[in-house]
Amino acid sequence: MGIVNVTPDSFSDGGLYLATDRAIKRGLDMAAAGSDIVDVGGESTRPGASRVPGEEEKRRVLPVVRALAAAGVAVSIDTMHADVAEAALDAGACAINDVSGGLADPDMSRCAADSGVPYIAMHWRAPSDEMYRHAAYYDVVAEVAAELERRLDALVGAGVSFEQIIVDPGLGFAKNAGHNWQLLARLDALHALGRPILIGASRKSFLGRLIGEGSPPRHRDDATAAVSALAAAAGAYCVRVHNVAPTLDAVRVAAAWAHGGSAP
Ligand code: PMM
Repeated sequence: MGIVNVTPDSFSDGGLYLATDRAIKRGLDMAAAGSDIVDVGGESTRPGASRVPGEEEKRRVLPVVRALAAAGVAVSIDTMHADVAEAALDAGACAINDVSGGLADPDMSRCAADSGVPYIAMHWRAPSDEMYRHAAYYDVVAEVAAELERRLDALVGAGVSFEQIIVDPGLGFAKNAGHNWQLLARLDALHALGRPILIGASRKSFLGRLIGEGSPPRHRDDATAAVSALAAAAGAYCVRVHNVAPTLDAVRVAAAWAHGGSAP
C-alpha cells in the first residue's frame, strides 16, 4: 500500500502532495512502482495534529481519488469521517482505512456495512493531539489484541461483515517505540484475531530513533524495508509505505525465502 497524504502537515510528506496534480502523479507513480493499492488521506494524524473538518478533507482528497480510480488504480481512503469515506467511495475508492477503527465517527460502521468494501480497523485510543496521554499499558500486546477484538465485535454487531475487516496494531498511535517493537515481535497474537493484518511502520519516529536520533523521515526507507520484510515473513497481509520500491523488493525477498526461491 502506497501512501499519498494530501495534507500540509503530515510528518513525512506533509505539503509535498497538497496540490492535486502532484498528489495524482504521486499515486500513479506508486502504482507503476508496484503498489497494489494507494492510500489517499486528507487529514494528518501525526502526534499533536488537530482534527480537520470533513468538508476540507473532501476538498483535498476527492479530486485525487477520482483521478486515480479513473486511471485504474485501486484506492483506499484514509479517513475517520464517514461522510468523507462515502464521498470517496462514490468517487471510485474501493476500501476504507480508518485509523480510529470506527471510534471517531459513530456513523463509520454503518458506512462500512452498507458499502461492503474492505475496512481497515486500526487500534486507536484517542485523537492525535492527546494520544500520548493514553500510551500506558501493562501488557501492550495483550491489551492491543483485546481492544481490537472488542472493536471487531462492535463492528460486526453493527452489521460490518467479519470478512470485510483488516486489523492494524496502529504503530505510533498511543504507543511509544518500545510498544511498537513489542507489537511487531508478537504479530502471532494479532493473527489469533482471525483477520489479515496491516502494518504501518513507514518512516515513523521509532525507526528514526533506532537508526540515529535526528535522521529525517525520508532517510528511514531502508529501515522501513527491513520492517516490511520481517512483517511479511511474520504473515502480515499488507504494509503501508511512503516509498514503494524498496519495500516491494523486501517483500519479494521474504516471499522467495518462504517458498525456497520458487514463485509464491
Ligand atoms: N499511520 C498513519 C496514517 N494512517 N493508517 C493505517 N492503517 N496504519 C497506520 O499505521 C497509519 C495509517 C501515519 O501517518 P502517515 O500517513 O504520515 O504515515
